[in-house]
Amino acid sequence: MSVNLAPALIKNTSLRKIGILGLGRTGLAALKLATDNHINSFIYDDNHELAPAASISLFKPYTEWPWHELDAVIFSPGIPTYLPAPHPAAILAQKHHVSIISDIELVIRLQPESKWVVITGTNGKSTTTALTAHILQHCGKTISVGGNIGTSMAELDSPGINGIRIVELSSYQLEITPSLNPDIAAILNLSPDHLDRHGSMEKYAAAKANAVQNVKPDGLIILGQSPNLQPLLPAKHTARLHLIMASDTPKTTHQNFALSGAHNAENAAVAATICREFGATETDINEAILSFKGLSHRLELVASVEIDGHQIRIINDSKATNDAAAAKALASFEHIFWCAGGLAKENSLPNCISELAHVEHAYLYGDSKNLFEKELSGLIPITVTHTLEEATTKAFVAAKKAVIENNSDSFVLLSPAAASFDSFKNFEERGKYFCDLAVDLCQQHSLNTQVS
Ligand code: UMA
Repeated sequence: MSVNLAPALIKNTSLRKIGILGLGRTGLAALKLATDNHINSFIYDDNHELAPAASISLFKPYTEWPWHELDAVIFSPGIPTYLPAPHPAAILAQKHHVSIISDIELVIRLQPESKWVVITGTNGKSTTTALTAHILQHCGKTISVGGNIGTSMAELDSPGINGIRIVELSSYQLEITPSLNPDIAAILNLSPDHLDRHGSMEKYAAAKANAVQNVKPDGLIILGQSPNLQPLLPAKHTARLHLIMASDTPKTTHQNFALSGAHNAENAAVAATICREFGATETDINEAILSFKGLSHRLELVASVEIDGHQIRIINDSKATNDAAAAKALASFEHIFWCAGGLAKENSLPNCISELAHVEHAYLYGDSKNLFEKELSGLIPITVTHTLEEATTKAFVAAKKAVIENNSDSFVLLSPAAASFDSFKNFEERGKYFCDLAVDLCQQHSLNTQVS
């Protein structure tokens, strides 16, 4: 069944009474913002344990909400509106002509002041968002940064009329934010992801295209280098268009380990292009790039040991939950001992397969291990293991051997190409577990070296 999200219905409708479904980061922040603005809210989460004690009187099953009185219902992005199956509340919303909106829509309605910069794409959006914020902060701008990167927009104070909101948006959020009207919108890249929720690549692309459909007439649309992005442009727009080129990449990018790889050069190019629009000078941008620490769980250097003047670096890329993202990591280093696995999102690894030139050995674990083994078999040496711990330990031992035999650096890389939910709560928990293992392995190595 398909649900009409009816964005046109909600524009310019004032919000007096709303439903809020999902009480994670999005729902709780939306509730606070709505309450602060005297909007009556009914709240619910299918996990009843999340009913907030302080607002228990508002917690009611959606079947008991006064749907005919509601102006909108805020869905958390993880709640499906039409696929794989619409949440029953989405069906009620459709029946009662109530629009489903995001926390971002609520913020746009209540706090429209500030410049809005929207960043989306399949991969690299969190890095680009964080880097943009870092550079603008370095330039002394008043900013607030949030969205899919982790902090609900509704949780953040408005940066004010002269401030800048830097917002990472996922396809889920873009589908339910009808009033989006940014000053700058950037789409980095597009490859298959979240197809269970969108049904097809076309629908996923259409969700992403929402980022650039209604950019302010004097605003700026930025597209990454991939040619599959241009069909996402609106048929008519007066906003300027900037197609990213290699020359947009600030020159210090290659000196920052956290921005390794060609994909990060492109992310830095997008971030710099946004910041140049706000008057950032090349000196400011290059300085800020050098002090950027990178994101946790994204090509994060978590431990290293030196053997005979050569390094084994252990890299946590737990956020790489799909084939395209992991392929970017494989393209970023040499002499890679690759740990991969989890809950596969796709049936194949075409992007990773084209980036195996620097992979010495793959250590597979988790639910996807047999699928990945079939995919990689005959292309590189493979060891199928039982757990991430076994995979990491074996990769570390092999990397040590390679450093000694080849007289060169090597990398133990966790870039799973799969979601974490087979064994972990989320990619953060998986990354943290890997970091602890990495630190233990390096400490153990140092102790053994001291003893011998
Ligand atoms: N819930 C229900 N019924 C359902 C499904 C969920 O009641 O059928 C409830 C759950 O019990 C839970 C709440 O909804 O309490 C969870 O909502 P959520 O999954 O949307 O999680 P939030 O904590 O609100 O986090 C969301 C984004 N999550 C998703 O898109 C899945 C976060 O992106 C985002 O950082 C946060 O809002 C703030 O904007 C995470 C993500 O995985 C990082 N994003 C995907 C990605 O990057 O690939 C899109």
